[in-house]
Amino acid sequence: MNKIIILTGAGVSAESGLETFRSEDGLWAQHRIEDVATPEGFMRDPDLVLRFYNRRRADCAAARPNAAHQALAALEQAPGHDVLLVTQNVDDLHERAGSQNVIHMHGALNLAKCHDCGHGWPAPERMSVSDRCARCQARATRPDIVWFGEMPSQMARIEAALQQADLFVAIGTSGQVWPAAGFAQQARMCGAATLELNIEPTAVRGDFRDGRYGPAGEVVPAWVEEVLRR
Ligand code: BV8
Repeated sequence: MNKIIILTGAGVSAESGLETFRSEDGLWAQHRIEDVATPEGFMRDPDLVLRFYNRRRADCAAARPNAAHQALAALEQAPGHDVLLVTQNVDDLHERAGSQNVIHMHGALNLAKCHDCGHGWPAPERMSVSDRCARCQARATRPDIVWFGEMPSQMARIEAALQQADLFVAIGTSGQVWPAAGFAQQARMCGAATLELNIEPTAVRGDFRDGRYGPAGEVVPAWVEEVLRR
């Protein structure tokens, strides 16, 4: 059984019309990270943060999975391949393309949780500061998103999978955010082959044995077709 771990970032959803973070006009050019993607920013101005995620939730609902999402879902269904898809993305385009074995290590736009009691529920289209927790009624609801300084989700499961992987593939990520940025080296130390699929070589290209470059909507289906032909 060929064990493949795939790590995706914002670049895999770019051709679906969702903004990436670190391009010139990207999300981090429009908003200060410390204002909209940290717990401190949320405590300072929860309304600003909820509006930031409401807009991204609306953009996500209007987006459609692209050929890269669809190819990754097809790979997961193919016999002989054990595929774990770890995404840094908070959109649900992988699931809407049919992927099932998905870990959202930075959380998900379509989930909400209570800052006080930790209860979680499906996020409404628009979250507001006056929303109450569905369980403890506290006015402490937040998007179930992993902000900077918070522990990414399911790290033990990811680390265990990296040790067993035959192949680690990073798709559409600049490799700037830890601990995801360290996954390629971890996998390689455990004997996995490593492949970067991106529109252009990233600053962490040296962490990978192989690299293929071009829009994810072209490069990912071509790579999946090759794997399925083997
Ligand atoms: C933690 C919220 C510890 C959700 C995000 C070690 C060293 C240095 C710093 C740190 C370190 N350890 C921890 C840190 C701090 C920090 C960090 O990494 N800072 C960096 C910036 C220096 N990390 C953390 O705080 C993490 N937490 O480590 O906690 C801990 C330990 C114990 C107990 C408690 C805590 C938490 C990180 C998660 C932060 N949340 N987002 C949201 O709003 O979306 S991060 C944010 O960046 C998104 O999640 C995003 O997914 C992620 C990564 O960005 P990318 O996806 O790579 O997007 P980017 O725009 O950068 O790149 C896009 C790529 O696509 C480019 O390469 C581009 O060329 C390519 N592309 C574009 N178009 C296409 C394309 N490719 C193909 N086709 C195309 N069409």
